[in-house]
Amino acid sequence: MKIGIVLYPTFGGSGIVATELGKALAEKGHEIHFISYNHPVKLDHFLPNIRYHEVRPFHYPLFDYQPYELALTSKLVDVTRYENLDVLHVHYAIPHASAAYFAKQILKTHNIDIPFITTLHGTDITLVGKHPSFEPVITFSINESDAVTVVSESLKRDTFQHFAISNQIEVIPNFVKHSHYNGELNEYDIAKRKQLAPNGERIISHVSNFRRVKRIGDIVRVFAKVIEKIPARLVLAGDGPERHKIEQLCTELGVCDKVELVGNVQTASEIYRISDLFMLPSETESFGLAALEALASGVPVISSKSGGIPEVNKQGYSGYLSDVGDIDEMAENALKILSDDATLAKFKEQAYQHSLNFGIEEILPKYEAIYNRLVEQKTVQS
Ligand code: GMT
Repeated sequence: MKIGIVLYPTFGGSGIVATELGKALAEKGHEIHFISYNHPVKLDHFLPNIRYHEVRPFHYPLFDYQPYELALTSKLVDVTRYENLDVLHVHYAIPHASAAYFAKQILKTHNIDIPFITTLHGTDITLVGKHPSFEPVITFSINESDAVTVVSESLKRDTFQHFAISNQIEVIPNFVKHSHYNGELNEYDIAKRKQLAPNGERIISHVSNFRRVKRIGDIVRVFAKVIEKIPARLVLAGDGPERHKIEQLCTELGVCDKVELVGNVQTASEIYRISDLFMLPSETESFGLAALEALASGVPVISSKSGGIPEVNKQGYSGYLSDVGDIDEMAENALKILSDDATLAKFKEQAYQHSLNFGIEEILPKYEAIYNRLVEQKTVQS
C-alpha cells in the first residue's frame, strides 16, 4: 500500500511515533511517503520503500505569518496525485487534519478519492486544540476524518469531553521497537556511566522538550530530597522554554554539581540505557512515550498519575505514580526503588516485562487494519 504520513519532524513524541510507524510499515513492504517541513529527526536517509517530501511555504513580504497549512495542503494534493497514494495518515490534528480534509476535497475535483486517518496525540486536544482559535476547525476535521485514533483511553475521554464529536474514535496505544532499547551495556555506556556517576551513584533521568507541562522543577526538587539519603546524579536531556528556570532552581537548591543538563540528544536510548530511574511528573500527558521508552530499556518510572500515564506505568510494578506535584511521595517512592540493589534489579526487570505489552509487533497490525478497511470501502464505493 502507498501511505502518506504527515508529521512534526521534531523530537516530540508524535513525530517519533509517526516516524517509527512509517519505518516499520516500510520494512513490511508498504511504500511510505513522509510529508513535513523538515526531514524527520529520527529518519535515516536512503531507507528502502521510504521517501520524504518537504513542504516549503512561500515567503512573501505581505505575510507576517507564513501560510504553512496552505503549503501543506498543496503538497498533499501534489504527492497524492503523483505518487498515487492510497491513504493519508496525519499525526497531530493541528494543522494536519484540516489540511488533509482540504486536500481531499481538492483531489475530488481530479476524480481522486483519498481517505485520511487522523491520530490525535495530546495537546492537539488537551491544551492547544480546545482553545477558541482552533476548536471549530479541530471539531470539524475530526468529524470529517475517515478514521480517528487516539493514543490512550484517557485522550479518548478528553476528546469527547472537549469537542462535539460525532465520529468513532479508536484507541491504539503508542509502541516501542524493543530492539532499539534493550541489550547489554556496551563499552561506551559503561564509560558514560563512569563519567556521570564516578563513584557508582544512582542515575536518575528525564528526557523531554522542557515545556512547563513537564514540571521539570518537580524532578529537581525530588532529586534534592533523594540525595539527602543516597548518592545520586540527575541527567536532564532535551531543551526548551523551561531550561533557564531549571538552571536557576538547581542553583537555588545547591545541586548544580550533581545535575547534568545534556541538551537535545539524537538517541534518547543512550540516556535510558545508563539510567536507574526515569521521572515523568507531568501536569498532563496523554500517554508519556518517554516513560514507555524508559520501561523498554529496563528503567522503572516515577511519574504523576495524570492523563494516560496510568495506562503506561503500573503502580508498584513498573514504578510508582503520585498526584501531580506530590514531591514528598515521589521522593519516598524513588528511594524505595533505589535504596538497595535487589529491589532495583526487581523493578528493572518488571519495568521491561511491562513494556512488552507495547511492542510494535502488537500495534502495527491495528493501523494496517484501518488502512485496509478504508481502502476496501473506497473500492466498494467507486
Ligand atoms: O501533545 C504534545 O504536547 C506534543 C506531543 C508530541 O508531539 O510530543 O506529545 C504528545 O504525544 C506523545 C506521543 O503520542 C505522547 O506520548 C505525549 O504524552 C503527548 N504529550 C502530552 O499529552 C503533553
